[in-house]
Amino acid sequence: MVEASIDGGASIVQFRDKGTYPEGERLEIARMLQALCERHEVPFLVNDDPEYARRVDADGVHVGRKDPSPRIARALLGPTAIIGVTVYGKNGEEEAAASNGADYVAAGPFFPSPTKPEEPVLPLHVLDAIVKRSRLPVFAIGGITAENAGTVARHGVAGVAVISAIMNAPDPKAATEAIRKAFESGRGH
Ligand code: TZP
Ligand code: MG
Repeated sequence: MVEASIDGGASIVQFRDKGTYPEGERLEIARMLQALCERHEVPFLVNDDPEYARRVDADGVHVGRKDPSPRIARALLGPTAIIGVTVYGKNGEEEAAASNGADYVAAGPFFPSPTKPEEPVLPLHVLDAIVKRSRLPVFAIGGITAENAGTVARHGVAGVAVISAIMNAPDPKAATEAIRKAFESGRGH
């Protein structure tokens, strides 16, 4: 499925593991994904845990408010690692991420997300404020589909992060292509 999404135009892969796998299996999946991404020359990130990113030779890590800071991640993973930070719509978060060594910020959900159904949906003016404040590229996450990828592109994001609309699609490659196409046509406006 991950390979199909890379074939469909996914430009980065994150292993989003929330503790559902036993340790041996988690390591096996991470190593498999790392090798797959390396073969396709697509960066491979893991969520939450910079130490784990280092252990599985990931290209980077994505950290949120409950995770180690981007500064710690940078210290652990070095200058070429890709470090992403979640922002939540509060003034100052983007600048803090940038000055602590992050490469990008991610925000959302701006649409209802099947992965986080309890999460309140943020209005798009929050996204506008984040894009305006941020000197780092902004990625939208949460409930992104081919139907709304063009909308967030028009709001100035650098890209989108997607789980459900690809992983639950009957054809993950076609689903990724459709999201990419919608995003790119939105950005052209
Ligand atoms: N953060 C905000 S929503 C979300 C995360 C990790 C999940 C996005 O998944 P989906 O299934 O694409 O809505
Ligand atoms: Mg996290």
